[in-house]
Amino acid sequence: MILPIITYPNKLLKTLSCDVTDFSSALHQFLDDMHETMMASNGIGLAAIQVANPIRVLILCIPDEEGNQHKENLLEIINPEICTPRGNILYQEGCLSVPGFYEDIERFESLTLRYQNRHGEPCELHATDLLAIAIQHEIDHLEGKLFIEKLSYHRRKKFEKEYKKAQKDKK
Ligand code: QAP
Ligand code: CO
Repeated sequence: MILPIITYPNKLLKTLSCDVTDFSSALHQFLDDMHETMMASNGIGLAAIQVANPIRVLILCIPDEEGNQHKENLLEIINPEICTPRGNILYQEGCLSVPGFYEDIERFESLTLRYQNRHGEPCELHATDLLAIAIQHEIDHLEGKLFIEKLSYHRRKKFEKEYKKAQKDKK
């Protein structure tokens, strides 16, 4: 089932998401729905709060060199924790909850992630580059933060103006 994605400035996006404790079939169905929703919207990452569910769940599917996404590369990440972040990297980020807007954001270049999979089993992965960036972007959603909050005052003003205009033009 494709779920509706909530968009800025919906205040729900500011919610602090809660740890997952129930790894039953309801969670598995929800993860499947998140995947279907992300693919239908041409996304590479989605956090549960973007479909109005305030739980510490995110999914990622990083495309290959040709830009194709494969189900084998789908990562389902629950209750994540970043360890040993290193370096800095700049990347032009977007967000399904801030459609049509992209800006350069600075993130850690690499990190180790501890998390649980859909069965509640503890997992660990090492991420660099786009995967590391995507993990940080999605974990920010779990904290109620959007990438636009990392913009300088000047770039944030530019965003508010452009985004409001785009919203108006859509109507
Ligand atoms: C987060 O973002 C991310 O504006 C995932 O019109 C961003 O999937 C991870 C999207 C940058 C790593 C680097 C955005 C689709 C998708 C839009 C997305 C749009 C259609 C964003
Ligand atoms: Co996002």
